[in-house]
Amino acid sequence: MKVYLDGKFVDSAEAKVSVFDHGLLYGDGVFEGIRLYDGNIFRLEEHLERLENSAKAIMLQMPLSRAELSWATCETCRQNGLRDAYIRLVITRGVGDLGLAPWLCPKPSIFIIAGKISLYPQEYYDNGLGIVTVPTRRIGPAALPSTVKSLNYLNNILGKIEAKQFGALEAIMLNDQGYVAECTADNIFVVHKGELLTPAASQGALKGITRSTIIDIAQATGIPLREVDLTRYDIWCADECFLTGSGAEVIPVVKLDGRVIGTGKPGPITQRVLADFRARVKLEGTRI
Ligand code: PXG
Repeated sequence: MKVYLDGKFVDSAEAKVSVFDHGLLYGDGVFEGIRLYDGNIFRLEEHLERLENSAKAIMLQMPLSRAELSWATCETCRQNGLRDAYIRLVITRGVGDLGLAPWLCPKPSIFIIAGKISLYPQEYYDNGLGIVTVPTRRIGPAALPSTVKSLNYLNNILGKIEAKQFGALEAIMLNDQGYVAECTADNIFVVHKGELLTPAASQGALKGITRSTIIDIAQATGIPLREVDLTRYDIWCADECFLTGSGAEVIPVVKLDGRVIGTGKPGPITQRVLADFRARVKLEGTRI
């Protein structure tokens, strides 16, 4: 496998960063998780825009222009002969002294890995997923905006560990106020009386690219959609629930903390949205 690393394509065994890189020392950096479907990169421009905004938010100078980033991303897929892949684009603060000071890191580092992603098993798309609420709360936007896709994922990792301890593959993380923020690596939607509801970014959700695709699908198909404050009650009493993410795509949720949601089977709006999403990934995208 060839990895793009600071302007060169290197063998994966040679793709190494320094122990003094602040991405490693402090989680100081930003990233994107992007999908390649049948030779088309899904919503590449949106991912690069979010990456640029994440970098801007942490005052990290982008080492490449949008056009250069776009080329490097496509070229990484081409170099590996891939048609379907998961692309991880990472920008770190780069090498510096010990000590937080990012201004002592003269040159950010950038790398792009294109590889396989392990998806949820098909049975969960057919029958739905059971998820849990974990005790670890989502970091509030006042501490670190959830819109920044940073290399600091410990908060979500704690959530993921707790989910596993409770026997679930994904978990709801509440914010400080007890409202539903999102899941450890997915956004959440519920269907209530024919309407799609999802938490706003201000409640601690990442502005997911899949989430924004669902918003477009809802608009195109005339399904009403609102950003609202959601409690666990709203999920217990929802007609349907599903999660969205570049990895998961659209996955139905049929149980929360052992309580059955709706009929206990993936509902009609979830199935419609999932079908529309799968159709869009074939049509939209940047050809590599
Ligand atoms: N919330 C969080 C905290 C995420 O990390 C999403 C929501 C969904 O956003 P997108 O833009 O993907 O629709 C994410 C995305 C991985 C992996 O490596 C993680 C994500 C996506 C793809 C792979 O586990 N997180």
